[in-house]
Amino acid sequence: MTEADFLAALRRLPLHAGAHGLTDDAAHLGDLILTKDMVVAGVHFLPDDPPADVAWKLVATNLSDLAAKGAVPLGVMLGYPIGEEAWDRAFLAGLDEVLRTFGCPLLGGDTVKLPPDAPRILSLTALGRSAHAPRRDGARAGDGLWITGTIGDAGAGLAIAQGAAGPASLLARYRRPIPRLAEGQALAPIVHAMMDVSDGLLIDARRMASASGLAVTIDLADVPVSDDLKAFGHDALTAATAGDDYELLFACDGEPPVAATRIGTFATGEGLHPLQNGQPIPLPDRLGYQH
Ligand code: TPP
Repeated sequence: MTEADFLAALRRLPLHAGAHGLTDDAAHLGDLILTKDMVVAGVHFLPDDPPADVAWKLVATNLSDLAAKGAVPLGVMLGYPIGEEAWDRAFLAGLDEVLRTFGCPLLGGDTVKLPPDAPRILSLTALGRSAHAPRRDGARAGDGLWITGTIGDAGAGLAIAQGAAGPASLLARYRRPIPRLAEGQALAPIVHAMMDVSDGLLIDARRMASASGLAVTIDLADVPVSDDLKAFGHDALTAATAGDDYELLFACDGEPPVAATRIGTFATGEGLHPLQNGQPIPLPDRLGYQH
């Protein structure tokens, strides 16, 4: 079964109104926001990534979904496969560090015992509270498309984790993303749509435009990339399709109240229309990470 077929089947099951037809990253129950992510060794992290970093990334990527809702984290529930003693201990140390860093306590969870050769699969459910949770489908024609931070660093970080030569700063952006919680909270009341970038800037921007029933342009010359990434040799297109960024992508009119870069504009119509210095360029074959 494809993911699309599975989701279509799920949509025929009894759905809560706050599930928004399973079109968003999080469910809304009044001002409570719920989100869940699973991570799999070999897919989301490398089997030899440090266990403390796996813990960090598991929590940080879920908190990033809360950030996209402007939520204050209330707590997380962990699904964890108990295995090797040393791995488990190092994981617990990383979990302690990330939960303290973001002021987010553990609410509970469940553990299982893994068969010896099973791949590690971990899951986390995060709960937060937001009075003005934006969705990804509210962009309006004429809105600017904006992004926080820089894009593409984590993609280079993955290459470095796999053996390429490069700076620790890029590796850290792959292994220890920082959820944009404060930015999300400041943006939520004023944006028309917001989501975090996990699969890649271009594919996620197209999803926001499509959910909003609009077209969007992105000028690759405006995509913010770090000096480290330029020195590493990745161009803006590579950065905009790499994924794992966990920056906030949002639609608003006027200037946002946080540091961010305007990279495009929403208009009537449909689809993603990439530009380079204002000139249309062909749509790349690959817009982001594909499972
Ligand atoms: N290979 C490894 C070992 N690690 C990675 N992080 C990637 C490839 C790249 N990658 C894997 S999943 C993913 C990316 C960019 C997208 C995010 O994962 P997903 O499960 O789609 O998260 P969601 O969008 O549901 O939050």
